[in-house]
Amino acid sequence: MSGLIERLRKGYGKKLVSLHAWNGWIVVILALTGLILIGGFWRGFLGEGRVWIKWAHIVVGIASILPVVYYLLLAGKHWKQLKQKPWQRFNVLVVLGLLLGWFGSGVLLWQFKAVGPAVSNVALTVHDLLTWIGLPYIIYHSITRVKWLKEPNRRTIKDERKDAESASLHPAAGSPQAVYTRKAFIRGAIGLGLAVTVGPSFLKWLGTSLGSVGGSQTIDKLIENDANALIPAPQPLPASAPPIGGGAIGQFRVYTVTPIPSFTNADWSFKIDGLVNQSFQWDWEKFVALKRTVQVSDFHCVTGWSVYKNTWEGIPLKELLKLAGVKPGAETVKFYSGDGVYTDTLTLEQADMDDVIVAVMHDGKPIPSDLGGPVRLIVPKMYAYKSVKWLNRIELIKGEHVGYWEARGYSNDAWV
Ligand SMILES: Nc1nc2c(c(=O)[nH]1)N[C@H]1C(S)=C(S)[C@@H](COP(=O)(O)O)O[C@H]1N2
Ligand SMILES: [Mo]
Repeated sequence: MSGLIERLRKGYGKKLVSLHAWNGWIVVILALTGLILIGGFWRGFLGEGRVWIKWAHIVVGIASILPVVYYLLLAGKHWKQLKQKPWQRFNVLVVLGLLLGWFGSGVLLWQFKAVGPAVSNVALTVHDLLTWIGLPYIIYHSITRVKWLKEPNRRTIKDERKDAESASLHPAAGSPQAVYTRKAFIRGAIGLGLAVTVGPSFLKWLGTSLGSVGGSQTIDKLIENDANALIPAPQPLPASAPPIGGGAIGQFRVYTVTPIPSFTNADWSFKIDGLVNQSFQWDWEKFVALKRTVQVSDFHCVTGWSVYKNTWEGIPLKELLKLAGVKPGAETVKFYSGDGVYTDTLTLEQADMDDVIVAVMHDGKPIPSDLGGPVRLIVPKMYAYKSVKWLNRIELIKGEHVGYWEARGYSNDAWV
């Protein structure tokens, strides 16, 4: 071991410089791919590309541990060098903490199936939190370390050869005091700029993500902004109001691959057709008159977040299938969204699970348009990409159909 470290330390300065550069590029790639992955804007836009970006993010993320380990082997010497530089030591610790935290939470997110939704939920929050803090920090760090902002003798990582070079290229010009003031000003301006641009979104994220225990409050806001106008409003069953689940815990992230559609009585209908004995098409008045039941279940998105103890009220899928009568040749239940794009499927056997529900209400209130109302599918035992929003048609088909996300790389096996 010590022999190895001896060998690693040969050309130490140069190694540290290139390590720093490598690490910088890795962080840039991870930041770009990561931001694309969480950016709602890119979701519908990228389609299959999103799955590739996700894999790139995971692979580069795993690789990001290599420069960290390499650095840790050299760290003893670097640490001693920074003896008189507490801020630089602080910076090293922050960056190491960020990289290790991102790596650890990232591995848990990558292995979400193995660790389960409770752990991956925390991992996602940690991953996000580190990004909110770390990315502005690193951007600030990189901008303020650009050569012309930095006196060579204050650089953390030294390549002696280059220092000699730059010292001879830039002999002290002007009054050092003036230069220092200007640099401090520019640094301050950069910091302020970052705070102003990133701050508000950060606070918003903090509010929704960490304050997720008060989730119902923010759902209320979505209900207020409900773009649907369907009359009459469904009246909750006693089990829904107050919700027997006690109110959902957690925060839905509004996901959609299209602009959010909205409906009125004139343009909304619900169909069940295909290989059935009798097909149906209900308008809203008839549909809200169908018998509903209430169930409590957890909701897990495959990207790592969950909402617990949702009280859903709706029509069990089972009952709709019974009503229409499934013909012998049927093999797959295909679900269509009123967004005109999204589809998904269940096998007949899966569709027969008692808790699969065509939901109309959540916690005793109509489901708002953002969350897939007036009617969405809920498949509690599977990841939520099966839970088609704005559900308006169920078709019984022979053979298989590949759903929206399944066509883009998600597993057809969506069991939580
Ligand atoms: N029509 C439609 N349904 C959809 C999606 C979508 O993009 N469009 N996203 C799915 C995914 S991946 C998840 S996690 C949930 C998110 O539900 P929410 O937006 O109500 O939180 O809806 C699922 N159903
Ligand atoms: Mo999802």
